[in-house]
Amino acid sequence: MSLDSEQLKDGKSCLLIIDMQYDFINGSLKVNGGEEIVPVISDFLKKNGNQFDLIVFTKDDHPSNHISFASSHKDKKPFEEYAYVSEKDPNHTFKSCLWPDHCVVGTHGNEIHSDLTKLIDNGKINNTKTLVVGKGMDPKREYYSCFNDVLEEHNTDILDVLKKENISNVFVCGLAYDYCVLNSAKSSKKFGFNTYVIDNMTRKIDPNWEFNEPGIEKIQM
Ligand code: VGL
Ligand code: ZN
Repeated sequence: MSLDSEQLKDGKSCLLIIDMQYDFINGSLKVNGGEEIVPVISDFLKKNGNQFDLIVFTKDDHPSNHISFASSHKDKKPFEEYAYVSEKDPNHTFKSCLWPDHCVVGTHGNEIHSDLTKLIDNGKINNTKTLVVGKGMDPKREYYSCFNDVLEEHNTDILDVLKKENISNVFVCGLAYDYCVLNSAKSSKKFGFNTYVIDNMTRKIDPNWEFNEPGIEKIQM
């Protein structure tokens, strides 16, 4: 799909580049094929960055004792099931799994790939304003969506930013397709943005998972 298509003509557009950090690309929580999409996203930004009104990079920013790490729990291993429970309402839970330690603030694995960050010049890529939004700093809260935590009790400021910038269309790419890309796209849709996932610029953790979200269009760019 070329970027002259209708999607970008109606209203302002934001490109959300999710968690393109070394731990997901070639580190402790390496996503299959993650390395392949670095040059794809980089070339796309060079060619089409100027077509967007805002480019947001998100980061998983965890403390070393984060609740999503198996190492933070007694007798738990990475990829074992785990249920997050609301402190306010014990009946409110979110079932997921635990992870190897990843994206700890201050480590190399936490950094966004330099082939992408080196495109940022004076806060801009191709004249489009860029922004970096972190999530998952609170040791007790897990975030998949870059808008809010898995229990939907805390928000980042990304919704306010998109509203302030008058964004109508949100295009999501990055890692991982079945976790942070999926859940960020679902939030974006829920908050009323026309939402697209860029299928060729994302990779999944679970090989058996397929994207299927009514109301969110899967596109190639
Ligand atoms: C993610 C698992 C744990 C992601 C973050 O960015 O998709 N996945 N933390
Ligand atoms: Zn994480």
